[in-house]
Amino acid sequence: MEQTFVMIKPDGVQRGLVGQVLLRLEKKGLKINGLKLIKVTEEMAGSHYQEHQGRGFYAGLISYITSAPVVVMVVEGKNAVQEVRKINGATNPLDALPGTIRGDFAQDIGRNVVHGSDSVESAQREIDIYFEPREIQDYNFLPEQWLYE
Ligand code: DAT
Ligand code: MG
Repeated sequence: MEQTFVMIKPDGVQRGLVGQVLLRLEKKGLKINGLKLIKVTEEMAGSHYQEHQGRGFYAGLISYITSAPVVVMVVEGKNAVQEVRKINGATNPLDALPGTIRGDFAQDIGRNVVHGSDSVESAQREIDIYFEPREIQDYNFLPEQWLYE
């Protein structure tokens, strides 16, 4: 099984979309291994978005992501990284298809509601930024026998 890191960004929490995001992940059959509401520190944000350092939008991205609480998750499934990226939709909500979270709920690239890791390696790096090992549960997920052949 593959793990990915998901964040419901400050706009998602403030707009009351936590349930809507969780609903879509759960409906797909993804397993939640970790879940909490936190305030992202400057240090966490810098580490998470280090690849974007130096870009024009970087300062705005850091101040947005640290501006109010977010929900962070460790999500597991057969192809969890790709599945979550698909559920989230394109980075720019203008390109995100209806039926995706960003397509349905977002207007602006800088307020795009959710984050999902772009690879298994990024997922591991991001999980390590936001979670202690003891906060991640490895448990028997009963639907698995009906989700996977
Ligand atoms: P994604 O979140 O789909 O993985 P990314 O890693 O390229 O996208 O960028 C991270 C976040 O940075 C993205 O969710 C929103 C913001 N961002 C990216 N490109 C941007 C741009 N051109 N203008 C403003 N914000 C941008
Ligand atoms: Mg990214």
